[in-house]
Amino acid sequence: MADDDVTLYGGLKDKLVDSKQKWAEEGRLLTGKTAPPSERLPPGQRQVETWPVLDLGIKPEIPIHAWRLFVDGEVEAPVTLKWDEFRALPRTALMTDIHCVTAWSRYDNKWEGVTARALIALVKPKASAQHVIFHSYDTYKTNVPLADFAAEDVMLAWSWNGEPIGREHGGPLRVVIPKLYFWKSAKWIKRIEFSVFDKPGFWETRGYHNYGDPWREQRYDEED
Ligand SMILES: Nc1nc2c(c(=O)[nH]1)N[C@H]1C(S)=C(S)[C@@H](COP(=O)(O)O)O[C@H]1N2
Ligand SMILES: [Mo]
Repeated sequence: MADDDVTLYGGLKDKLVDSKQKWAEEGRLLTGKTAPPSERLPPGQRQVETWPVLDLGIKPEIPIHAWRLFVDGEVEAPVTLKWDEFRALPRTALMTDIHCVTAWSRYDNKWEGVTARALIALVKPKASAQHVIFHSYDTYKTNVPLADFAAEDVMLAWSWNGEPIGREHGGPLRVVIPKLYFWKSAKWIKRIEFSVFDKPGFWETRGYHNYGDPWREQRYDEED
């Protein structure tokens, strides 16, 4: 099994998880405002020039020979892709903004990779598929409605601003969903599961909003 070659460096940062859970309980950073999507900076966010690193503390090292992407669940044509097979899919480059729930936004990130739409065309979700669940090599999980995964600006990206995405930012391959808070953009993606049912992930079961629209400031689960 290729998994034997994946090394998980570090360990779950319990203190970080505890404090982020506390933020959710306290409703920290909430401004109570909404903004139209035509406004570039969502409420309560500030623009940064750097690209902060946020994760659970577990950083997987996935050698290219051991890398697999499983795309399965409620689809007509499930696939398991090796790196070369993934890289042979039609490729796209896109410039999008990042909005993290911890209140930083980073404009104009140039991603290269495969669009969610290209992947959807490959596996053909059944009409019964309504949700997409991301499973990552570090055990992280997160969930989005299929309609949001199918948005035109959603990517499975291997490159950022012309460079391969480094391990700290989720390389070799990560999800990028610009219109939702960045915790929905799974790093080190391993499995994309199409599902009839919703399956709240790591942060969604720890006080964070199930949907996470930055313009409606859906940081935590007491908002709708
Ligand atoms: N696999 C995985 N993906 C993840 C996370 C994680 O811990 N593991 N953290 C999420 C959170 S909370 C954020 S804000 C972004 C951070 O991405 P970055 O470190 O590249 O800025 O990744 C998201 N995707
Ligand atoms: Mo985050």
